[in-house]
Amino acid sequence: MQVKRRADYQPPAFFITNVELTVHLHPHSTRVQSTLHIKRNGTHQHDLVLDGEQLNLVEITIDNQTVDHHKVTDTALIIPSVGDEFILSTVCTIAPDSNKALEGLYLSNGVYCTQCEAEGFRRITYFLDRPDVLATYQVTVHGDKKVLPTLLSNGNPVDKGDNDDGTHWVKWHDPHPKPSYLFALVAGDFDLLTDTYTTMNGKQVALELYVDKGKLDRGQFALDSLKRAMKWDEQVYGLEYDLEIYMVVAVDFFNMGAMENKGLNVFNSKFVLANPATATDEDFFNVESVIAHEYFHNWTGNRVTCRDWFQLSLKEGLTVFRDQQFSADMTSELSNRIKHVRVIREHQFAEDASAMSHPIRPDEVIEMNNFYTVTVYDKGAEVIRMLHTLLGKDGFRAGMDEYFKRHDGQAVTCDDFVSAMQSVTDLNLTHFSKWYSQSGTPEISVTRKREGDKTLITVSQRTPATADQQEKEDLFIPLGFSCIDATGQQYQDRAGKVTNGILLLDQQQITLTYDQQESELIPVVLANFSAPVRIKQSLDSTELLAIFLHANDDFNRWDALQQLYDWCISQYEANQQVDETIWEGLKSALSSEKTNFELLSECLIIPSFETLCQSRTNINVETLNAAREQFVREFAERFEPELLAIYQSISLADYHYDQQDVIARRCKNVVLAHLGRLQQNSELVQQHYTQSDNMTDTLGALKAAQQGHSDPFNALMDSFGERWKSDPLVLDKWFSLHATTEREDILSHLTMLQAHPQFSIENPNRVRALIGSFAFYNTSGFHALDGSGYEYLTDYLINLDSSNPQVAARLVTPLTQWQRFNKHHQHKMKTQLARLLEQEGLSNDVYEKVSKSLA
Ligand code: HT7
Ligand code: ZN
Repeated sequence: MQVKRRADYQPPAFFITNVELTVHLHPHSTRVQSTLHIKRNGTHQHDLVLDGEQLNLVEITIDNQTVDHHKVTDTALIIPSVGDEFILSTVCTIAPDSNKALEGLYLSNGVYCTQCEAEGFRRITYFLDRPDVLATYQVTVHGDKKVLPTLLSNGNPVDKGDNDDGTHWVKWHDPHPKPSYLFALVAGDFDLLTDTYTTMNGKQVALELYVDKGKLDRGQFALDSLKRAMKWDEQVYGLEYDLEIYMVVAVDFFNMGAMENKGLNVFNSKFVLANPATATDEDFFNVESVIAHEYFHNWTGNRVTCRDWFQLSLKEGLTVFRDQQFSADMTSELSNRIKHVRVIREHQFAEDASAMSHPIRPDEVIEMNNFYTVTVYDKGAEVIRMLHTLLGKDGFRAGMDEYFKRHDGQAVTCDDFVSAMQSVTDLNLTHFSKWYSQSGTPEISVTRKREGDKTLITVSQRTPATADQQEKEDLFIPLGFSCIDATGQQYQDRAGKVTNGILLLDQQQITLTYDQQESELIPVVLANFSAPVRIKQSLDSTELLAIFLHANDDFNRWDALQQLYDWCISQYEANQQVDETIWEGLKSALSSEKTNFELLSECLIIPSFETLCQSRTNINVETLNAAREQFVREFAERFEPELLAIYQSISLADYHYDQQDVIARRCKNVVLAHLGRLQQNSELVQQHYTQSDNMTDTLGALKAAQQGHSDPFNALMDSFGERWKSDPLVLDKWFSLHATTEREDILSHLTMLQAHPQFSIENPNRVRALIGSFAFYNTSGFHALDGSGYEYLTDYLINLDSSNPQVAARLVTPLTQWQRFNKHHQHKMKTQLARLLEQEGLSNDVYEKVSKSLA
């Protein structure tokens, strides 16, 4: 396996400035004719080495002369002694119908579709398949007119025609130089939804949304979301769209969420198709945010792209931050922030603590597909958010303007981005930029000491060693900070080191001095989750409740309750009781917010098993899971009257996806999930299901029933399964519910579900819904003491890896995070990882993660 290192970057030996492709589509013999205008970069005498995989080279000429001194390997086409500037023409054939990895050009469900990021273009034709080679493209696509009436590629359509043999063709021209990873081609028979958008400078853009036949009624929301995103990017960043047409295609077979190909976004249909009957509020939210994310890439990613793949966070961290800003503006600040924090705490902190730990700008990679991670994306977005906090809204916008002014049309680095930001601020960002190169989760300790007439609060940082880096340095951390007493009175430190609610922790430790108060001061740390760090602070239950009741920042208030829940669960783990006074405190805290449905729903969600794992080591899965169950059950029993009252206080008219209703509906369903644990409420759950006029409530009822007894749950699941048996996207919710249900026979149940007519190992959505949900979220089944859950996943991955390594490598993650569990589980997990590693023909994708995990 070849390890690639960031430090080894070399500029390309040649540039390709213009690309002409003519593609004749055929299921097992697609012909790709390519004409490349190539120029030597500098005065060296190196061979021309083009990337290419799984290609059948049929013809090759340079400046119309046959070439016969070239060499073809498994991964390259090597041509010695080329001139300084020349036209290389090749003809290759490829087999889209046998491409189950869904990288390059593939044919699934009658649709031809490409996925070229990160290194898929080399499976279409020989090329310098790296992001710093930018070319303009002219692409002519030929295909059977009846079967493939729609033929799409990037840019603007410039010509079309019919051939004599029943095929037709369309020619596309993309005037914006782009890297090969942004190339796209789609062909099929779709229904089309159209609209137009007039940009801030009065330019008319045609909007086209292509969906499976018969699915038009599920496309309008995505199209409307696109228009909202286009407007928002103009208003907030002054960024305007730059082609005459913007196309979005929804496909059923897709490895990830969506892809920002220039002018032709390809989407997993899960993130396009939505109507109230088939999609939950969460689905609607995701459609809007993914549509926006891909649209925002047009500037942050396409117009300014990455120099090399180590710089991935340049476009992904920044674009995630921008889509988070957009979603907060379209919906609400608090619930969005909490959602992101859950992702960071449950998944990114776990990644940092595993063998896959890496900085947001990784230093070493075997398989690039493995680095589309929560660290690069979500921690990357947190790093951008910290810059936004440090520079302020206007400063950040000025920095963005400067970034585009300097780098429009270029392939650049994270350092280039920071340098543009540096040019608009007096803050020295050199120290800050350590966030790009250092992996791991910083721990912030907060201690208090009374001394004479003052209280000293010391805030210190330490980043524990990670698998990839032993030595750590202190970071520059903007830490949301305030101080209150038990009555909620706010205090300022004597030296004014906390300004505008932020303490700049730019060294190992800072001590704040406060005037001595009668009651103990309570530090309130990390307002709005101002940095991706863990806080280590011992606060008792009274202090946590005081923060909930009095802190200014709603994130801090929510977080205080989460900590209190965590502490209660740890009492049960240790076979201790939770004091009556704490239950009383919780009751009055929650009732103080009983009409604030947004905060209330977040506060009624008990930390997940995954989140609880973050504050523990040497985890005994059974004990922790049982303790959590005990707490959740007691919570439901004790608060049943209050929960019922909230449930009954929320009544909604016909379904609308609007903010007020979404918040109220969410609260009602969160409450129902608690009530569903108690047998006496099974009729209420049933009623919720029967009366539902939308997927959010239907699913809410199923989830509530899942918490209770199996008979009513099974009955509802049967009804749902029958109702949606021909709709795979909706059925994924059902697969996922089955996979996360606690039952003795879960493994045979999973096997039975794989035989369902709608299940296919070739469809990543199905695999994620069934096998992914089991491995990530079925705690008792996956972590069964005898190791059978681990073995089941491993058997499945061995099979999946031979067809789709990218998805297999994603699903191996829960096994690779063995470090946090006790010796018994560690041993069983490592046994299965070792079994995986022994497999002949294991992909680079799975090999990289498993071998690191066992190193
Ligand atoms: N830039 C894209 C990342 C991506 C991807 C998408 C679909 C299939 C395979 C993929 N590999 C990488 C998606 C994004 O972040 O917008
Ligand atoms: Zn992205």
